[in-house]
Amino acid sequence: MLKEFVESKYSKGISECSNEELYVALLEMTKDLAKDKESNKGKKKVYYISAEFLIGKLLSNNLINLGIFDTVKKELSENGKSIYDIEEIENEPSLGNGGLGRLAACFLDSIATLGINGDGIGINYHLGLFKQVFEKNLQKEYPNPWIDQASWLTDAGKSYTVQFRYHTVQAKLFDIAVTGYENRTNKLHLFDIENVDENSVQDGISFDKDDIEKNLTLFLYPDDSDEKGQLLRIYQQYFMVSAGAQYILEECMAKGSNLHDLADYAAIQINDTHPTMVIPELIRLLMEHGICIGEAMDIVSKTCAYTNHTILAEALEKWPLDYLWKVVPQLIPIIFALDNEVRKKYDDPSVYIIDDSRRVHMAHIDMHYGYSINGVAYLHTEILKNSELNNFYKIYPEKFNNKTNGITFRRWLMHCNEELTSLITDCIGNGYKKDADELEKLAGFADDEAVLEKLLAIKAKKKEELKEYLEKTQNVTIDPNAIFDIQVKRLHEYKRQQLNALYIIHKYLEIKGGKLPETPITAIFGAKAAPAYTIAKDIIHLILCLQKLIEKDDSVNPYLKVVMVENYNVSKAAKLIPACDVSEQISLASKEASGTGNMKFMLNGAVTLGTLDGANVEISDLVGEENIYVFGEDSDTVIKRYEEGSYCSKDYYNKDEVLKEAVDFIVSEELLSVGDKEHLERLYHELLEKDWFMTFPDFADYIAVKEKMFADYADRKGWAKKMLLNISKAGFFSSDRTIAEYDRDIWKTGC
Ligand code: 26Q
Repeated sequence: MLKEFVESKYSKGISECSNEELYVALLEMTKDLAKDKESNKGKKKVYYISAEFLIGKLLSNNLINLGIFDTVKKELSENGKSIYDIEEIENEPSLGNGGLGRLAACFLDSIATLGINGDGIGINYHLGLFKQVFEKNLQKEYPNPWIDQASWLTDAGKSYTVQFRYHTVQAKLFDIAVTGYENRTNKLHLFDIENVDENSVQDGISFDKDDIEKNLTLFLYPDDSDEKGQLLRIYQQYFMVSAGAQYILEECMAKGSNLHDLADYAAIQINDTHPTMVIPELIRLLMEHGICIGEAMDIVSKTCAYTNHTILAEALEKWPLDYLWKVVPQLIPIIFALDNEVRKKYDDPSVYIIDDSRRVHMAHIDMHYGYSINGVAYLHTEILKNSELNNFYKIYPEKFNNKTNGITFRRWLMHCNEELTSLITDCIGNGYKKDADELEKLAGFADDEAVLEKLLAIKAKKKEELKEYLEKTQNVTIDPNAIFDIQVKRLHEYKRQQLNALYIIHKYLEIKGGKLPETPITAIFGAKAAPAYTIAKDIIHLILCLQKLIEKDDSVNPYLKVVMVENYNVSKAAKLIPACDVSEQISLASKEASGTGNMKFMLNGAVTLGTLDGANVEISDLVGEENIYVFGEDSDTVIKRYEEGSYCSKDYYNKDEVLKEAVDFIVSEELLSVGDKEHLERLYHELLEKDWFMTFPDFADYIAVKEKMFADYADRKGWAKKMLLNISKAGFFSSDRTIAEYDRDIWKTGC
């Protein structure tokens, strides 16, 4: 099939084409095939609005979903070409940052696969999230241009006028086809301005933040440490929701809605608070259509639903009213009206929309004026109901519901681990690809030595592949016989990469003292820190310094290695996850809403080392204590300690000699010889004087449980059984299950 396409495009055969030419041909062919697939239809449609869609490279994913991956791969190889070389040519779309964005991408895949009528709405950032480069053991940020001449974006030929106080811009619509697995298609709608100027960026990622007409769609999460940066974020958010809301209303009216019945045509899922302005904007637009404000509020309240992804108070968006006034004055009277309604009904300032400091609490808008509020894992939703959002839970108990996150198996198993996919299929057939619960059948092979041997062989192959990849891309050599212990996720103090780093120091000191580990350990990290997040960047510095120090020390490096993967992204995740033995999920209990990396690792046969936080709780319940390594204080203890305000990290430091040694090493002569004094001292003081995310109380238990885990690893057959049981229980974490629940309980599309 590719042959004909290539011949008509290039007038030559596949074997005579370059990989670049073949990539372009495959892209065009796939776009055509997706166009010919029927789109999902129906009266009611889901609109998933999100500031991020971390979709990853699309070629292989689309080929898999269209059911032609194997055919194309074979056709290429018969002509001396490799699909894997060709997929390297694609730039990864840079439209997301972390969990919330990747979740949105998995959801689009599952919505299309389940045949649900549902599209994504977002922004077409040209330079996306920054590209991370390590220079002098520090993170440096550079633009990440990803849109090539040949791209998955299709100009939809539509645009919408978005009015700001001082400018009016046209929001041009671009679409990316979202293919479902052996099913129909949906769309990801991305809005863009006409005159983006990528050349206005200088010196890393600095640019003129005033020039909205040129910079609006340059970056995801531009630095907001000053007023101009915050204003730009408000510009971006309003741009997305105003164009999105106009699009939604236009589409619903075209299907016959008179707008009074909007809720019969649209369910708008608000992915965290970044798209919250869609609520006042929809009200404004409905009023322009002649609907009075009271009814408009009512209509919108039946149409919008909110997902919360974070418990951290500092991540809940609160925009100063004055800033909104500077950017979108047309929303101010509506926001006041929304606040007034709340004040009339409730005598509790903690639920007001506008607070005493004239800040607008975006999540409060969502909770009062949306019909559903969901958390993303069992524990997370319980914490929202019982503590963080308890005042809202008391008002609207019926709105709260849990939707434990999930991941698409098409990308996180079938695409990234073909070998494991084949083994599973050999054991239990193909049914699990459409009904993930069927993975349970794999448990029947837990004592089948031949299957366990094959599982270990696949893991060994994936580790070998990762070794080669890291050699080629980062010029580091790792030992595939070592335990691959991996922590990849955004860099944040609550995720506690610093706890892992303290363990590495401890291990380093032990090895220097002559106590050698039974199996060598390779600790792998991947993480980007927000550019203005100083301590997060200091933690990266610490990890890079440890990497350098150990690399130079031949008495240590046969037993212990550290690798920080540069510019961690979806493509790198797809190489790291299948090669992982130990999945580090070590956030401070109560702080990680769910985590989704934990699910991807489990599905690929890694065993979790984690706290009882986020979805780890459900993983632990599913696999049983034999097949997971849990450590640390539980969420109740942590929440209580915060309430009491009694935590003092120095007390732990003074009591625990092993901890003290590890912490002191951060500012030791040895480390300072490779590192930077300012960064290392700042981190040292932060831990000693604050340690807000309580690494010290969990340190001793972390070491003890990790040692036990590493000892168990030496029993290869016992370990393989744990791997297999983890895979067999991963079916619950298919995003097909999550999406079916969203549709059943929230969207009710009837598809
Ligand atoms: C907030 C205020 C100002 C500027 C930016 C932000 C901001 C930006 C991004 C707040 C939150 C985010 C992203 C949050 C996120 O990705 N959360 C993750 O969501 C995943 C999917 O539900 C969960 O699995 C993770 O536990 C959660 O951390």
